[in-house]
Amino acid sequence: MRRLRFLTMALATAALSLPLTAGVAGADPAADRQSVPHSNARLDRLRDAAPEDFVVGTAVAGGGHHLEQDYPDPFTSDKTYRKILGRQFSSVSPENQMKWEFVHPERDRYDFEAADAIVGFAERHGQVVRGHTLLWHSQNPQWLEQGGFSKEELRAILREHVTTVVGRYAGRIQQWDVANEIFDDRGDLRTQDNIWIRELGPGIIADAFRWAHEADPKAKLFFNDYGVESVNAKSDAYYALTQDLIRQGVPVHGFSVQAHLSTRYAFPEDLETNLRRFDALRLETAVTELDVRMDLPETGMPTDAQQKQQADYYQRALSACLSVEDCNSFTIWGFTDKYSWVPVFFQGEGAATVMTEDFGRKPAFHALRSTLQAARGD
Ligand code: 9MR
Repeated sequence: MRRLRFLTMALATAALSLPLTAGVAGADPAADRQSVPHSNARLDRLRDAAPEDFVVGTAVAGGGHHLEQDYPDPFTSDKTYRKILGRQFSSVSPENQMKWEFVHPERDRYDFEAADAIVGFAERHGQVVRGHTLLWHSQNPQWLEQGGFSKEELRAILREHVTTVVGRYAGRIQQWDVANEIFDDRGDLRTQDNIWIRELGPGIIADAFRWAHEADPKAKLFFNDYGVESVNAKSDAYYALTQDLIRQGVPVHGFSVQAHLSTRYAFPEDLETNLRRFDALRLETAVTELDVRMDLPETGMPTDAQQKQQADYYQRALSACLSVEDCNSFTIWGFTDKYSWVPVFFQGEGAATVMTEDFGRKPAFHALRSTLQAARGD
């Protein structure tokens, strides 16, 4: 199957030229709301177009920045959103709903309602789940960050959290982002803003992997970060750390690149090369949070040229993953601009996902579908 993917890469690129002629105006709004008229329509879905051993995922919108927007919770309230979520994807990642501040709002209280709903939805729709995340410097509750705990208490708190959260979903989560964004851009460990590393030292990272593995021996355990798409100081730091941990027998199974890309910058040409060096360590690799933001013109509508460039970035990120033997999980960070985090965090930028706000498919969507289909060899 994988060999087929290499052979068909050229085909995928060729297939791109066709859908790229459609701009936003030509997008096919609400295609997913209609019933499927004939058997070929199966391949209309990203999840069905993909090679058999390859999952295509999305973040499940909710929590985080959504709480400050003037719409209700997307996952539970938006029927069209849910329909597309179930229909198009074979993997889901809770965007915020498994983070500390969400599932562990008080020291002695967990709240699994939203996370349970996502895992249940995934099971009903034949989807796998990426758990996100266990050890991070961000989105931790106040009670933890400001609690003034001793080192012994902090260690016990982390152990209990990992054991409880991972244990709850044991056997139901395909991949866990155990450690998220532990290095800064220079490749130095976050010894100040990451409470765990600051208070307990770098050895706590290995412990988190060990505890997660004990709680769910089947889940694949990952390091996950942004800005590590290329071979650079930060990804070098992961390369050295994962080698070291593997040597020590720590259960580390994967390295993933978030891939929050921008058309302001060139596409990371060496993404495939970078993934390959982790693959050579016998680690799984994954693309976990792909989106491609752009500077919006005054109209707020991307130009055809911008759409085309964006589709090209999506296609190249997917092709890089497809080309690497154990890169089997490819996730976009939301599928509709309606709920994207990008405009909230980057003023003047947006349109970063593969569907418009009213779920019209952009050239980037078609690029993903045709690339998957070519890799599958249909
Ligand atoms: O998309 C998430 C957004 O809703 C939250 O407000 C934000 C808070 O930091 O986190 C976003 O998701 C991040 C992910 O968890 C880790 N990688 C970067 C993502 C985008 O910021």
